[in-house]
Amino acid sequence: MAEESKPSNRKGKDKEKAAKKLHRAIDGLSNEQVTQLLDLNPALATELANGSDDTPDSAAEALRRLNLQDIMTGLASSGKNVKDMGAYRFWATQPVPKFGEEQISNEPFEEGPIKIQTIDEISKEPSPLIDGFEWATLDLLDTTQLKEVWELLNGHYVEDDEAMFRFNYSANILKWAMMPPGWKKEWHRGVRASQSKKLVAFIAAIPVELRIRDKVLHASEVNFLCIHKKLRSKRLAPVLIREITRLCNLEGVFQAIYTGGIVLPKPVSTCRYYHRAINWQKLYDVGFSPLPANSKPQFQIRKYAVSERTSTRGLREMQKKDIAAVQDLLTRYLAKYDMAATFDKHEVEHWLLHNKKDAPEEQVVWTYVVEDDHKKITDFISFYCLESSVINHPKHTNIRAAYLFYYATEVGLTGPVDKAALKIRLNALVSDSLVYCKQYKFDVYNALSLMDNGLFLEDQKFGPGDGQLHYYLFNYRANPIAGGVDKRNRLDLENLSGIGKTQI
Ligand code: MYA
Repeated sequence: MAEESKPSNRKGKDKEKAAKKLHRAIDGLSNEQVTQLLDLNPALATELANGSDDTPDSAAEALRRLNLQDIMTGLASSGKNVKDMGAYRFWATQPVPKFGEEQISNEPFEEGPIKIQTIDEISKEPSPLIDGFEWATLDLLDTTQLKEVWELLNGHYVEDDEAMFRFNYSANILKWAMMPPGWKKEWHRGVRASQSKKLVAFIAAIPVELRIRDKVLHASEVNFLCIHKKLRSKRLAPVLIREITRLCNLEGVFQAIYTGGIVLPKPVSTCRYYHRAINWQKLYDVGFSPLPANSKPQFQIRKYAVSERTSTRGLREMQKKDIAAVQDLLTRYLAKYDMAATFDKHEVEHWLLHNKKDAPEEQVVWTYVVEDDHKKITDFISFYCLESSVINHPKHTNIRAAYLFYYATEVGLTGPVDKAALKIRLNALVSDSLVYCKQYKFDVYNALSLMDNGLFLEDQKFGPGDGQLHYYLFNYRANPIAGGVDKRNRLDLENLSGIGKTQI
């Protein structure tokens, strides 16, 4: 899943307030140290600024809950998310690596499953739910049931820290994200109120062949965990997670990948969100983008202007005939990352080829290929559309966001990697994709610090966000994977990310 993120340091005043609280909480911190701490932990800054309790003790308490090392690595994305291992009542019982079980030496360890089970050991029946609720399998081919899932997510799914924006996955993107080749109806699991039959909770999984370094796992990808706001904090999430685990296990799947904005035991990698304004004025109006001190709206608008035309020779929309070439190029490109999915031709078609049967306003994914003079596909780049609702705004109801998806280029694939040449090529591709984003009326272009994104994010005027995306593996112990940011949560250009897996 994606995490709602906005440009960090949006509000100067908030930051000032947070800085004051930090100063009061920890004696002797210099201004520079306070600024550094807040830069590292944008969400902590938000929490300190928004906290209604203004006593120095409450800020100090928020800080004490954080492990200093986690603060310094930016892992402590938000005070409210960080707990001692013992406080993870549910996760402490699951086959996931624990905080504190640090490596004895710095040598990499042997990677592999944490718990070995067979299908025979798995219960054929779900655990009972509390009175008044029942399990339901959702048939997303049925438009009524698809709409029910859409409605639940539309009202109750992920929001940013300040509850200004909430993801609004369209029915079409839900179908795209939850029904790739090999999808299973049983893995679209919900909870209904027994009397009204209203859908009040949901969780989904899809199959994925996930390579982690040299091993390929027959795994699932879990997403769209959502509980109606009125049923929160009742320990229903662990029940849903156990149920999807059971359903995956019954299909012989014992490992999973999932992502989230909150800190759980224990991320295998952490990436940071970056945002590139396209319609700066609208982003400013809705409170997404700040007006930096010493700037004026017209300067910002000029800064984020996008050219009308693309510049890469041979760039065109991907067509059905390109599937094999794109699959081949993508497979070779993803081989450089520590973690990536493997894609067959059907998956490439599903994830990358725009389905022409969709109405233009329902388009989910845009993919452009570069065809050279010998009709060879040398590059491609793709992005998908995910809108966010603007909560309680008098003028605007939504933000249309494009998310950078997969890309690949022949540059640097054969022979020694020429980072400079790769940087130039990726900048050209991303700059051209930005032209299309503008043409298709996107307000903002979002990307993570994964893949080789560090090579172009700053050049293409993507700014750091306050959101982080933690990658987790279920029942698999793996050595850490670089997330593309350094210990201070800034782009790490020396050590690019090892993550080659994007999440919807
Ligand atoms: S990430 C998107 C998550 N969804 C949202 O953020 C939407 C808005 N929020 C909600 O709907 C609720 O707040 C949710 C929690 C449902 C998130 N991932 O029921 P509770 C733990 C994992 O009282 P609620 C996505 O979809 C929490 O630490 N665990 O809480 C990927 C605590 O456990 P512990 C989470 O707030 C999902 C317990 O739940 C998350 O009412 C991957 C509290 O339960 C979270 N995002 O509901 C799921 N949030 O005591 C894991 C809270 O230990 C899949 N918790 O701290 C694992 C692989 C399974 C398959 C395996 C196959 C082999």
